Amino acid sequence: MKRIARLALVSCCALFATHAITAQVADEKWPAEGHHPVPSIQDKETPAEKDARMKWFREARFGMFIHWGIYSVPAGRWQGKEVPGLGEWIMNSGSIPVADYKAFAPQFNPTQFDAHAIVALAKAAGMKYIVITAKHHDGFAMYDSKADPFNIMSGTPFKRDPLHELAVEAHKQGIKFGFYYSQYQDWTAPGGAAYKTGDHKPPTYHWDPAQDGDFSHYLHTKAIPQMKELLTNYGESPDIIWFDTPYESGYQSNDHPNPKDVHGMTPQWASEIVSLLNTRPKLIWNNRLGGGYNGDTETPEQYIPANGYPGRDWESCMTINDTWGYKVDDKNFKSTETLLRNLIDIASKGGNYLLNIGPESTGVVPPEEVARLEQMGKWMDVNGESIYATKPTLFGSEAGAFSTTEKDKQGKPKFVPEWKWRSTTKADKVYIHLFEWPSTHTFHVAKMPRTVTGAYLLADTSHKPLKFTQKGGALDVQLPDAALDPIATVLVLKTR
Ligand code: FHN
Repeated sequence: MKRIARLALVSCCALFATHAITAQVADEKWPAEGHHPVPSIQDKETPAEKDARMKWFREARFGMFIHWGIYSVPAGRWQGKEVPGLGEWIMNSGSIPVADYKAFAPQFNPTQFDAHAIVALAKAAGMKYIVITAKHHDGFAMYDSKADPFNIMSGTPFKRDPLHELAVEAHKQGIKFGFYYSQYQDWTAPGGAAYKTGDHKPPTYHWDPAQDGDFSHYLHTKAIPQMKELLTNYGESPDIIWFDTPYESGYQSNDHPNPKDVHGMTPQWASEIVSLLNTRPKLIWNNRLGGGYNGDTETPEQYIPANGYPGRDWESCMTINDTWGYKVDDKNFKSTETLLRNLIDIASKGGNYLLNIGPESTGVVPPEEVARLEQMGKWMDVNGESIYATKPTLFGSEAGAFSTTEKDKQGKPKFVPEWKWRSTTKADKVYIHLFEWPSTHTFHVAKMPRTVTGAYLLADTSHKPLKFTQKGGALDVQLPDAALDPIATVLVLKTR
């Protein structure tokens, strides 16, 4: 199957239509197996130690992803034309030669970058952590790296380290902070890997001889030294390391039915990185390191899994429009309603929502993104109690069902989401997020698994008790005539 065709194979339950460009590698699996040359934190800790390490992440539910780099200079356009695909993939999708791409660095001077404002925006939205691209696939480091000169300090007129500024601000404003690092793909360092796009040729899929070289050399002279810098130069940060794309693009696809054709991070290479990660025992890292390591989190990309991942921590990462890195032509912003309902849907399944922003080359966060995050924050100010530190729904079928007739692109039963309501729980409270206001003005469930002792709406500051009846297993709560919030009104059920 051609790569481009595979791009469309993305799961079904995100609220928005999936565009090929948002799914560049979204459909891949990140396989992990048992035995590791170097045991990781996860291999060694007890369940209680794991619970303690993951506590803040499990309670957070909502984080900010930031994709920012010199790709924001071309902003999706090359030689006068829009390059189809993701903004941060422009070098690869546009087959831009290394020297031409590197020439964007001296044009990158984000004087309007304001770490305080970005951290404050995340907080205003109700987000509890930030993860920013320290180095994306283009190989440009967004921090002061002594390991490689292609970085914001040595290569641009800006001469500031935004990661340092953000780490300081995050600490000051009491929010967790982490780094995304593309350990496998690097399109400007000789020997770095490149995923296949367009007519780029195997086995390297490089498009410029300047990219050719030895992967192990790249790993040992750039990626590992940079990982060391990121793990040691930022005080208490990072709280998270977010790896990406550890395997060749065809992994587990029809492109490479023979596992011997699969290239990527070997257990040996990954274990060298794990030795570094082990120096920070509180660190949380995802399932995209490769080499058979599971990491801490599942990372569904651009979709919300039908039932979450029972028994595993997880985080759905999603774009706010159709690109991660800034693209001047992408104005396909999701509505605040979609974004909030995605957050609620994810929380109801026990996951976190890592929602992306893509700042411009000036450092400015696009106003459409700011507006949506601020609106989400207003809802969270009133209703955050029903999201943070909650447990998944006690019900389950409200999220939708697998079709008995329709199949998804992989031939599996298609999940058809329903958008009437969702639910979370915390201690003796059950929260019901009502997306549709029942015409009967009654919230009804046929099977309520706990005894209800009281009911009120979270947005009603007086918490006026609502009348309810519970007979047999069924619960009926009398609601007021109209919703208090058109996006989601939260009904609180006190239970025992
Ligand atoms: O290729 C990247 C993409 O640019 C973006 O960084 C996303 C975020 O999860 N990850 C990769 C695709 O899986």
